[in-house]
Amino acid sequence: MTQIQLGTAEELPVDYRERLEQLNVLPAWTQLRSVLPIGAPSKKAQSSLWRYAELREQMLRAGDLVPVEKSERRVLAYINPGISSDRMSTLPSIFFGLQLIMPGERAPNHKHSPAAVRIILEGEGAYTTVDDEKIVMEVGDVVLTPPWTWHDHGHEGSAPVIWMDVLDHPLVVPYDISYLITGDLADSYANTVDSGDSYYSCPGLVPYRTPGAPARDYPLCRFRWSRVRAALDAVADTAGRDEAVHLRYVNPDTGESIMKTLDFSARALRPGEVRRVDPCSANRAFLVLGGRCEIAVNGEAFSCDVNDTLAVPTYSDVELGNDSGAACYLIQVDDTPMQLKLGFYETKAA
Ligand code: 1HN
Repeated sequence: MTQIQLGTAEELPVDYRERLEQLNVLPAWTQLRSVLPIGAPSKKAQSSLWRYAELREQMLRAGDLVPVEKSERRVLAYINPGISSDRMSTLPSIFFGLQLIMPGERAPNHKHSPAAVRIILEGEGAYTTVDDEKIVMEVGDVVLTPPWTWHDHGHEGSAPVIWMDVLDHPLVVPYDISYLITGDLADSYANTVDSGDSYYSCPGLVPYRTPGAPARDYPLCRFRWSRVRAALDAVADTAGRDEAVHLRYVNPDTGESIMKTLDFSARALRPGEVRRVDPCSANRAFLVLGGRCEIAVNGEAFSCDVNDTLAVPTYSDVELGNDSGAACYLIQVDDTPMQLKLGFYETKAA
């Protein structure tokens, strides 16, 4: 294999370098390896674990310190220690953040270019809206807010509600297309029954549409945990020990990922189960929805408890293990849809 010894900036006359700089050009050969290192990418993101038990306390404190009027969204952003905090990123393409809403609060109506998904971690009585649909959220539910849909949040229960927000703004911001439009809060919503819930209540059946009519991008926005968990348990009971219990959240009309950029899937790890996940180019994160597990990333062990989140950088060797006596449930979030569409995705045999 030929290895070229690239020239350096220092080898060039100072006046030449200065003139290039004035003209807003750069001798690319002096910095080629920083954008294209040989053999493997240089990675900024680090494997990183956010423990809910520690964060919950600080999240509730934010409820005392900051009224919703002053925060728009009361969110604690999970910042990857390897990525500059002004990018507000958990992984280069994925944002995770905890959001708190207190009883009686309304978080204002807005819409924006990034897509969001909420995964409810604790409490009941809170809802989010997607355009004029009011969606009540229960623990473990995955609720989608597609790009440019109006959404506000409210809470009609009696105890704090905390959920995880997953957004793709780290992918949107670098293109200078990330922004928000504010709207007014409605007194009531045209649709208070989650339409997807009835239309998609039987697996394999979808609403009848005019033949040839284009499929909708976001026909279903709420994926109930009670149903997902029952499906995982059913697979866990029937699948062989060598098979992964792993189900994808999809657009039920097309089978495509629920976000255009990010994929969401649910896993169960049976007691004693160990599962290797082959290294690939995807950025991945795991959120524990129930039970406990051990996750090894490139040999580094992380003990994960309920509602903990682990961010896993690209090309990592991952082993998921459950050495407890009860099932463990995980939500996996990764950027494979974006990478597949753009032709970047690859797997590496371990
Ligand atoms: C946002 O708009 C929401 O609408 C939540 O609930 C979290 C994090 C960063 C930027 C915008 C929401 C967010 C966010």
